[in-house]
Amino acid sequence: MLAASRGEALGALTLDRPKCMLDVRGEPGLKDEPQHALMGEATGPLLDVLRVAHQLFPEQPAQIAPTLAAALTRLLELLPERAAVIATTGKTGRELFTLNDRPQHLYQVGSMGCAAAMGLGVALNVARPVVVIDGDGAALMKLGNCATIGARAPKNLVHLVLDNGVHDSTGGQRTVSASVDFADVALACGYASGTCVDELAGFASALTDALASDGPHLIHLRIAPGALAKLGRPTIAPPQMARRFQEFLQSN
Ligand SMILES: Cc1ncc(C[n+]2csc(CCOP(=O)(O)OP(=O)(O)O)c2C)c(N)n1
Repeated sequence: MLAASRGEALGALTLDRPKCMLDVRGEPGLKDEPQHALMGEATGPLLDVLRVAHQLFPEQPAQIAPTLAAALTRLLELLPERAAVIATTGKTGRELFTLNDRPQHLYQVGSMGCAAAMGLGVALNVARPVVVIDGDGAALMKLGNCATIGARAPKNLVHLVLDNGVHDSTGGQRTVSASVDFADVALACGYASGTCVDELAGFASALTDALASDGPHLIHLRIAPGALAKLGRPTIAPPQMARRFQEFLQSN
């Protein structure tokens, strides 16, 4: 009886809980010390008995953090139709274009670091929500944008920094984003909020909150490097894209 009720209690405890990630000492199949072998074999079954949900720690970066495509897909699901979107140069704009090309998207080509400045200018001149999708390399290149955004404080601006830790578009050279807290930078510059998240559920809730309250808001999402295998390129030339975007901004 005691065992049954304890089992039920354990079952209830494990319900809806995230799985515990394991890096198992003595994991079967891996080279390790002989004295770890028993521990390696027993860890999984032991956790099963205790009803602790678990899985092995992933080996690939893309399995640990969300991918760019997953972040952009979630963004597209959550954005209202009337929101204007400015995507930073490189793979971000290309990936957004590949996932869904719409008049409310402006893919900034070439001008690395300028998406946030452009977003500020747009946000100060329209009533609709404006979302900037920045990269960590681009945001760091023109970190002063944050100071100007904080000073002018447009309430309708959401500044996303999708941080994969590298300049993925040009060969994966590392940025120094690992030592930069973009959310703190934003707060220090005068943004209404700065949030750092590393998984899609947290991203979705931060974005929903940001769209429902006065900004400017910065959301820093850590993602894995890598892009869609079949990555397109905006086929529309910059002058036409600018005109299309302008017409969207002037529409209701
Ligand atoms: C002023 C300037 N310098 C360099 C480039 C070349 N360039 C284009 S995208 C890019 C990397 C951008 O890095 P990040 O913002 O981290 O985005 P990711 O490539 O990782 O998506 C570079 C160096 C450029 N377009 N403009």
